[in-house]
Parts: sequence; structure tokens; C-alpha cells
Amino acid sequence: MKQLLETIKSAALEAIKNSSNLKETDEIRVKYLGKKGELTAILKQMGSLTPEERPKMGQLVNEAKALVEEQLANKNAELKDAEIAGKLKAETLDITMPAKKTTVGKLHPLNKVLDDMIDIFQSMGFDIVDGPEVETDHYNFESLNVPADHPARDMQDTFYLGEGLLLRTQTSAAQIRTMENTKPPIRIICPGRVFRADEVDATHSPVFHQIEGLVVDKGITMCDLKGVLEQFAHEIYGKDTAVKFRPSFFPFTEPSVEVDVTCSECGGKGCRVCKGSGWIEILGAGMVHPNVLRNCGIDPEVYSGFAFGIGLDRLTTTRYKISDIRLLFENDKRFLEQF
Ligand code: 2U9
Repeated sequence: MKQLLETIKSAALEAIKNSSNLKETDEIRVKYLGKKGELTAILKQMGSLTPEERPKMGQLVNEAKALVEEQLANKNAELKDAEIAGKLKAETLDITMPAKKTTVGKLHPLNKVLDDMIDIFQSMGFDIVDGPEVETDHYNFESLNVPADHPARDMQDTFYLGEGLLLRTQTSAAQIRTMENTKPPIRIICPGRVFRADEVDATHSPVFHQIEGLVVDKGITMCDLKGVLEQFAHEIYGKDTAVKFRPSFFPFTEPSVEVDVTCSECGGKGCRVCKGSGWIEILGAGMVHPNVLRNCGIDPEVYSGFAFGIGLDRLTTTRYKISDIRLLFENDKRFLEQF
């Protein structure tokens, strides 16, 4: 048995010496040290020895196993080192090569202005609501007190899709749904894309962006409207900007106003941007028409509200001195990279 042990040990050590990769050394481990390995098997034959021989033989087998294990570990370490050295040699790095340019994406100027506006209204306690771009005639016009013969319903202004559907001309429908489903107090803004069949030029696009706002509660007055919109104008244009409320008309608000601020280009003296008036119009607003409240199941004798609409595109073009609104929609990288 001693002779057999010597033969197995020598064969194992020879195999380790000649192995050239980690797969081979693992096969050797299994062959000699595994559960059914040759050195393990020899231990099982110890029953045939005399009680005096057994401890001596046991010690010899254990010594042989320890030696094979040690040689295997050494060989594995050696092979791993060689593998790393080989990799390092094969994958040399040319540090004189020019680095790859990483480009960081930026927000579109419309989204920058939108984020600012959302911050301002959220800080005043407004929630944000969203709605679909395809609307029904009912939600886009009827519930907003826009009568059937109103010029805004003219085929020239609205993209009709047939079957009573159209591309929304304002984001008000989302607010109508909120009024139908929520008991006041309501304080919401609704930003989004809107569509009108306008003639396309430097200041008009068939697709543009709005933020509409709505506040409904008991005892809401024109003072609340003025306070909120003045605060908004001062946050956007600075504290020293004068704000002017001009009477106007919208079918969904009564009374209605348009809001102007001093022209930031000339400081109010009159220039090309403000067409000599010294003022720039920034939004329309008004007290929600009692018919609109009634259409949504809100009693106008108990509740009142104000609403406003802000064109996002004009605000963006004036803030960044962009000469043509169409640049906002062309996604020309040379333009977008400037922001
Ligand atoms: C509800 C009731 C009333 C929203 C309003 C305006 C006045 C307005 C324009 C601004 C520039 C459209 O994008 S624009 O051309 N909007 O002048 N919008 S009041 O009134 C509402 C909204 C929702 C339920």
C-alpha cells in the first residue's frame, strides 16, 4: 500500500508540474483529492491493515494529500499570475490616443422656462394636472362657454379630427375635469401642448405651449387674481417690473383682463420688440364665468374663481432673445446647444 501511495503521489506531482492551465489543475484536483479521487480511495483501503500499521499509513496518506494540495495551490497562483501578465501584454493602452468626447444633454429652452414657472406656482400652493391632447368638442369648447358661433370654433382655428374629436386649442379641458371631480378649494395649473390652425410665421406656430391656471373657492375675488399674477410677473421679470391689467374679453371668464409688463428690452421707453408701446403682453386671465362653474356642477352663488392662460413659447423667445418661434420646434442641435 505504501508503494501504491508513492506511485499515486508521484503521478499527481508530475501531472501538476506539467499542467498548463486552470482547467487542467482542477481536473487533477478532482482526480486525486476529489470524493472519488485516488488519494481519497486509498484511505478507504486502510481497513485491510493491522491496527499497528493504520496510524502510520494514515499519516503518510495525509502528508501526501497535504503536499499535493500545496503544489496545486502554488501552480494555480502561478497560472493566474501568468494569465494577468498575458492580458496586460495583449491589452496595452495607448495613452497618447485622444480621449472620447462625452457630451452632456441639456434641457430644451422651453422646458427650462416651464420648470421655472412650475416652481413659482408650486411655491404658491398650486397642484399640476395633465390631460389628453385629443379632446372632445364638449370639453374643449362647450363646457367653457364657447358658443357654437364663436370665431374660435371656426374651421380655420381648430384642427378637427372627425367624430366630435379635435386637437385641443387650450389646456382648459383638464381643469374642467378637475372641477367635475373635485370639491373646491381647487388650485391647479395645467401645462401642455396645444394646437391651432394658424398661419405659420416668426411669431405663430400651429403647435405651441401653454400653462393655464385655475383657482376656485368661496370668496375668491379679482384681488386674488391680481395678487397671484403680479407675484408671478415679479418672479419672472424682477421686482421692479411694472404690471398692467387691461380689460379684455374671453367667453370663459367675466370680467376678463390681459396682463402687460414693462418691456425688458427698452425698460418701457418703446422699441422694436414692444412695437413702440413700452409694454409686452404676457398672459390673459379673468374671473371664471358662472356658466363654466355651473357646467361642472359648482354653484356660482357659493363659489367663485379665477383662471389664467400663459403662452410659454413667447415667454421663452423673449427671455432668450430668440428671433423666430419656429427655432423652438426644429430641434437643430446648433440652436439647442446654445442653452
Ligand atoms: C377654465 C376656465 C377658464 C383660461 C384663460 C386666457 C385667459 C388666455 C391665452 C394666453 C396666451 C391663450 O396661449 S395663449 O394664446 N389664454 O388669454 N386663458 S383665461 O381660462 C380658463 C381656463 C380653464 C376651467
